[in-house]
Amino acid sequence: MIRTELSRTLRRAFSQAVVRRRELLPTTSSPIVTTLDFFNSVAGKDKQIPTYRLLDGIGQPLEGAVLPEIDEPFARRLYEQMQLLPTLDNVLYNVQRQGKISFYMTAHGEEATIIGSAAALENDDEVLGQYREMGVLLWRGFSLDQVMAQCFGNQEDTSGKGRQMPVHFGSPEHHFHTISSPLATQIPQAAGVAYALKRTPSRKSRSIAACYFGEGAASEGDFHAGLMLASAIPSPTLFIARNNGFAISTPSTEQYNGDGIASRGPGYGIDTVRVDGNDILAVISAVREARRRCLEQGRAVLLEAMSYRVGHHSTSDDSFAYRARAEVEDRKRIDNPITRFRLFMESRGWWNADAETELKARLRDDVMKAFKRAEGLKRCELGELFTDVYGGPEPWNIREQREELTGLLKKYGSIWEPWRNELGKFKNKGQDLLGPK
Ligand SMILES: Cc1ncc(C[n+]2csc(CCOP(=O)(O)OP(=O)(O)O)c2C)c(N)n1
Ligand SMILES: [Mg+2]
Repeated sequence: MIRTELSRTLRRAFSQAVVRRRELLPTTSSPIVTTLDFFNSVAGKDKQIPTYRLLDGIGQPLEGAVLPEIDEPFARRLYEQMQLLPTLDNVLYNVQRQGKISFYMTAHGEEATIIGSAAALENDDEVLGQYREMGVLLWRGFSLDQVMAQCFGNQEDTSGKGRQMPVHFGSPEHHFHTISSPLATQIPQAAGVAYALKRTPSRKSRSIAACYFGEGAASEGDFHAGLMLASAIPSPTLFIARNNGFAISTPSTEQYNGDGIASRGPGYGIDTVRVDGNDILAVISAVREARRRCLEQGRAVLLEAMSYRVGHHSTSDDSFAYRARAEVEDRKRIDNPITRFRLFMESRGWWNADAETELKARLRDDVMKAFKRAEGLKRCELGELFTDVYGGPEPWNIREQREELTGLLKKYGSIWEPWRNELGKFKNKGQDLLGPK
């Protein structure tokens, strides 16, 4: 009898302890369930994350859409900057084909994502790009001469004194960190830059770091390292994933099994949104709100912009080897971000055929003028190849390389024609290394 009473008391005490401990699981406060349920979607069972869109395919506001506040001059500026991208891209693509520059990458199809996001950021937000984001620099006032100087690697190249591949822009003045070729390196760097902003009194709660990358780059370990860093050590980092459907020849359908890139944000406790990257007004609204959240919470936000890479990956690629020409032509026609916005502007009475003709002619003139000017400029002095590679005094390895080149130039520079021609392209024809004759 006493034993039964004791065991009942113990059982009661034990179950009460279990009830109390239920909220006190050592590693989670998640609710307890008795149904065994696996899940594989962040938007509810078998659902896909929705895409935020404001304008339909012909530039008309969707029912219930709240458009961002834009007036006519601002809309015109957006449109002009969007049109500038293909104008520059077409010229520089052909210039590369003529062998006048070594490489080029276009932004065809992603104009709304790039210009819309640039317009929604503040001009002194730090930008860490991948390589298709030249439009952000142009929006901030980087000139056509500066674009040409970088691509030609001439003596006016402030991005890297002609020592980088074309499109590897950088400009401290425009808060645009220099592009580097190895994919995804900018992602953890951005989390670090944003953390530094948070710790700098004059920038705290005022500036964010905006980090652009392709959906392909998001397959790199650095993507996870970057999001993890921004998650665990909170910082105002805006991750902008440009999902354009391809990583060179690999379609996004073969790159991941999850719901795009957006599905990964909640895994890191990061506010996330997916947006129609071909709808410039949706991009502006989403980036403005994302930026506001970054600053208000001092935390990262992930934005996935859905688009389509209309151009080849780069001048080193022929995309018709792995996708049908008709597919590209269809996308260009059905969902052209520039046309969508032009139709919106026309319906407001802000644009017409004459304005279009005038703009296209003016942009082409401006670009051709800058191209011709850049073509006539010399490269930096040859010795610049070895300057400011490291801080402090020149290390032995740089000195050795400079001396080796100088020795070779002395031997072959004037007698071997390819070298003689090449030397002629540099300011002072390499004399800064050779010294007086
Ligand atoms: C670490 C690394 N791996 C591979 C490459 C070669 N590479 C250059 S661009 C690219 C595709 C990137 O695709 P995505 O990130 O989707 O950007 P998109 O070109 O579509 O804008 C690859 C594989 C590289 N530059 N760096
Ligand atoms: Mg891509």
